[in-house]
Amino acid sequence: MEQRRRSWAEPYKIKMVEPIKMTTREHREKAIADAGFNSFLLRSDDVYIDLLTDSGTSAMSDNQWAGMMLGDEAYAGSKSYYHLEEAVQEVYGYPELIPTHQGRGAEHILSQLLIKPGDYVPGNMYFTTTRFHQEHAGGIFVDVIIDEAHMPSVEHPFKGNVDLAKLQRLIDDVGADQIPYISVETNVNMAGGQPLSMANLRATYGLCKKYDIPVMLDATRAVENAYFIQQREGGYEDRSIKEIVAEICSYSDGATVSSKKDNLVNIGGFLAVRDLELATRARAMLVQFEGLHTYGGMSGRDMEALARGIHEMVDTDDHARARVGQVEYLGNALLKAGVPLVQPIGGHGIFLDAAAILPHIPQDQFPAQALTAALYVDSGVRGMERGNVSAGRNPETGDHRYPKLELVRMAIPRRVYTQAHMDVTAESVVEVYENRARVGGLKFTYEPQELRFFQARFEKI
Ligand code: P71
Repeated sequence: MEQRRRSWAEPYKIKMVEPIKMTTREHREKAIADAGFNSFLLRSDDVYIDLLTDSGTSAMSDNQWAGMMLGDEAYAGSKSYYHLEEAVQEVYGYPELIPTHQGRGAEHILSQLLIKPGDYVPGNMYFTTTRFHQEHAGGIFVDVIIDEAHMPSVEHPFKGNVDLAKLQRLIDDVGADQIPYISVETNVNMAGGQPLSMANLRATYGLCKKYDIPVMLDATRAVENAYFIQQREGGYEDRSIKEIVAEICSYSDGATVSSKKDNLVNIGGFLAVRDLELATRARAMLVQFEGLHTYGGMSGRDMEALARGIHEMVDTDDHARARVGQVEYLGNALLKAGVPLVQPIGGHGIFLDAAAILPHIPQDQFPAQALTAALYVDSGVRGMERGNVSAGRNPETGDHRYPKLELVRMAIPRRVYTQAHMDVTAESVVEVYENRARVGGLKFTYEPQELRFFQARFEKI
């Protein structure tokens, strides 16, 4: 165990900087209107503090950049692939690695290989791309997360937990044969970056083993989940993040990972499994859709930086502590000002409760989309809608899904911003909150059929 400090000061110093610029309110009003009130369609040049996502936005270390120069670009058998394979085996514990261009590449392969049309795929809440690939393969997603996950202001230390009764009911209703696997996400993104407990994962794994249902993790944010287990679950306070991540993975048959988060790189991802036969089938698909099995969708230098990022994320516990500490710093500043947000504060960002902040805007006028736009106009801080627009339409009825959570996510990139940036962000959120009566609803001017949030356009009502 490293020596405990009182505060979570960053375990690094800054060697290279990237200028950012503040714009005028007038400029931002035009920029957001030109972007159809969709923060995905803003140019990053028009953004001051970019909290759109923590995905692919991490700052790499000097060691990772050094790795970029050493990347082996051989088409086959790249040295960097073997470094990555060793890192995945050592840290996650899965013997078989299938490298992909990013997380959804791995989700695509896993879904196509395991899901038959009409199958049910339970998950502890959905993630957009994950559910898309499950449905694209003909599966039916079933939410088996605990009810508390859908209640923004209810405090629960492990809101990401699987509700075992819901899972059992599904097994009883449709039969284990109709369930190709359960998809268990670590530190559930759409619930607000909320962890599941080791006890819950162990029990989920136990139940699934009884019925021969594989457990497939979305281990994209396993480090953040491990940190919360260390902080909140009895018996784990003296275990390292590295040990906890390994134990998490031990209760699974495989995982998809978007390396753009925990793994501290700007691009990459992988599928990793225990079963050689499944891995062989995955590699056959990999060469069709991504690339040869020793690079998938990545260049040699990407794989080298990724291998190093995987080690770095668990080499010291200070990394996770500072990362989550910064998120908590922003969250606590907002709570102090009375701003409604998902509690407990999550691992990768703050999730503003747009339904509570803007009760005068009905959900079909997209309160979270409107709040995201208002925040941008106030200060150039860019967040992301995670509500009705993201949830999309029910393929059966064609109606909006009207999710219980109507949130604005402000995701914090890893190792990128300072505490002063968090202060400026908090000031802006509080300002918009105090003037919330002035924010009005939106309506679609363009609505894509799939993953509509990415490219949708709106106008003010
Ligand atoms: C995030 C993202 C990136 C994103 C994706 C879709 C819509 C908006 C933003 C990506 C994840 C994720 C989890 C838990 C799989 C992916 C896909 N998250 N699982 O949070 O959070 O990975 O982007 O590498 O393809 O901003 P990919």
